[in-house]
Amino acid sequence: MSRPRTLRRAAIASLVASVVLLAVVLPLVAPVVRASQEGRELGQPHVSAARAVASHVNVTINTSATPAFVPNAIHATSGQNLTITLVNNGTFNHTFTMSSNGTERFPQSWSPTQLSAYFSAHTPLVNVTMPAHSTTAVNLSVNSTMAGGHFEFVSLVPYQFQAGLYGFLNVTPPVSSHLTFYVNASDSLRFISDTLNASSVTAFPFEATVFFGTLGVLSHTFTLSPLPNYNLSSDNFTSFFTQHLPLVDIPVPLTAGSYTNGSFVITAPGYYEYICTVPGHFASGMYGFLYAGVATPSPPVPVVVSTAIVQSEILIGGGSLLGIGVVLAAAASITGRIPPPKPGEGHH
Ligand SMILES: [Cu+2]
Repeated sequence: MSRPRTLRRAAIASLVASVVLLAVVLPLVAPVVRASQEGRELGQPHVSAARAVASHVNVTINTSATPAFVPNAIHATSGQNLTITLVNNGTFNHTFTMSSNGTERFPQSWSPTQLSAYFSAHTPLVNVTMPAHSTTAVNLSVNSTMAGGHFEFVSLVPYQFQAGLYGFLNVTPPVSSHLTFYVNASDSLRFISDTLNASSVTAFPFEATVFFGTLGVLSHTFTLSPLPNYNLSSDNFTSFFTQHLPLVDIPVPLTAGSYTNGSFVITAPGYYEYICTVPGHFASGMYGFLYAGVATPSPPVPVVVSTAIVQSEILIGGGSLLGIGVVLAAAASITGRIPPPKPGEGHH
């Protein structure tokens, strides 16, 4: 009588245990499973086909009483001719002055004198006046060397840049290759993966999209340096990114299993560092490298699937290793087969 009841109780208990285990483990595994179901291994690229590009585009930028260019971000593809119509509906004169350096970003703390001095030393790509209540058009041929650049435009009328009159022309190449990566953030302050492999790319520039997800609950960012072969430091990255616009800077979604994505263009071979800009995270090891047209370090960095799961496996694995160790030590003490370590022997 009591035996079947015990069995049934045991069955119910193990069922409950399984459901609880699944509820805890599934959200952790879901993003990884989803990425691999879509044929996208973490850290490994998915390469897709080209898109058609218009040869000429028109954009309009407006200004009014508010100190802002609207929109303050415009896009072009290299090889395109761009006509920018500048409409000034306000009562102040402005200039529309665009930097010829696509990686530089002007600190908003710069004085009018510093900004003018910069443009005296570095010829702007575009420099026209926008008189009050007028419309001006400017043509710009966006050439291939501009691909991947973020060209800042400002008003040089004193204190207008400082008040917010600035924006960016973002240039992407005609897409001959487009790589997609999946990266997850873990609350043990690691990127999974910390190695993005674009080693096989030979044609530059190329476009890439990163899908950024989380295995935990903390806030993180995926922030990619625009400079090849440059190692960021946890002391200077904040000032670095105020002067060099990140190639991509996206926050992690706060729900496991969903992704935020950002696209960017790599113009030159090299390794590019990505970090998490949440205070303390980079210093704790939250960084990684994208290898574009250059070999990844050998041996490759192992891919950790989920910290939470691995930790429980380490506990179980560590426990059994300890057991094996005790048995081996006992056996060795009996048979005397393990020689004592010799001094001076080690790595050559
Ligand atoms: Cu972080």
